[in-house]
Amino acid sequence: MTAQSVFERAVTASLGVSFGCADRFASGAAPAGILGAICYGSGASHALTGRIPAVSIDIEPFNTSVASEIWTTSEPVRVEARGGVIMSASPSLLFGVLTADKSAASLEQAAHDLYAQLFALIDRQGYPHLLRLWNYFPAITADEGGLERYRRFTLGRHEAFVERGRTIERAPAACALGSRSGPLTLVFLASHRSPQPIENPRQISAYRYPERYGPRSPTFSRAVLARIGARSQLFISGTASIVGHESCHAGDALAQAREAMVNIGAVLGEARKAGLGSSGRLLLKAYVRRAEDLSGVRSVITSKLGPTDDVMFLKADICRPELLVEIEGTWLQSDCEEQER
Ligand code: 3EB
Repeated sequence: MTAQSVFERAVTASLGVSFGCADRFASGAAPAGILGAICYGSGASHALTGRIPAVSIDIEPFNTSVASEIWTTSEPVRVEARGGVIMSASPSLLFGVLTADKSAASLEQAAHDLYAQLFALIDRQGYPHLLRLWNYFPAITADEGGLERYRRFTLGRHEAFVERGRTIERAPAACALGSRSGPLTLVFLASHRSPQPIENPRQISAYRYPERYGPRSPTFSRAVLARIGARSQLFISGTASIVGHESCHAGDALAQAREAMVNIGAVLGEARKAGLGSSGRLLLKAYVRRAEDLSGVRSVITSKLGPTDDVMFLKADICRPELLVEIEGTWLQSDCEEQER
């Protein structure tokens, strides 16, 4: 039985995301409307595990021991565990977490197998369109058998997309970051409805990067514009200081943060042309490689946004050694009533 047959699809559906501490849900029943949580920090709580898709990623937030990103919806949510995967389904969205087991011969194999499992799962459940992917694994730029681990990951992921008949140009928004420990972990948000991919005119599409960045290009879109209920939401991929296909401002985290913000602005501009509403809320997650760059990167971002709590700062390795900052985001459109005023 697919999720569609269980729920009636509500036109009033909405998607929400907030940053906070998932520990507030530590006791009692899982609160209604929660799709899932990504908890960052080595001491992240497992209190939610088993009740909703909640995953603990060994990436340290700055200035706090645990930080969580919590996805919510106005729709009814049903939690289901299948083949070791816990997922939550609303009439229009499927959220879940997949973790590689240790048996794969290489990271390439692990990425391939996990993505193949993901595609089979979302197809079977009736949410075949990926909106957003978060990819985490340790030692992201380390060598594995003569090829950088990120490139092995990219290779395996690409193979699974091709094998499962996915159009590369319709790839989800994504990010790929280095964790300190733990297995390859995918967090996904999928939909029953096909979203619109958005590219950045300042950058070559990642899936068209030249071969010098690896034997297969990374399979992600710069952003994905999705209609959820009556609202449009934008998922912005991890965005770095890359113009064309080349990294800019090597060694200069501030200049990299500025360039990344210009790239995010360009993506938002393209999304507006494609129909994204102009009133809403932007949430950002900034991954900073070196602790000493935090205050500078923070000031670059807050000077663009104004003082806000809607930015999470995390200490993580980025997939090119010269990149010091990567920023991902979500634009949540305000209520439709507000839009019409
Ligand atoms: C870039 O623009 C920086 O492999 O899924 C950003 C977002 C990056 C997603 C991915 C990689 C990925 O190429 C790196």
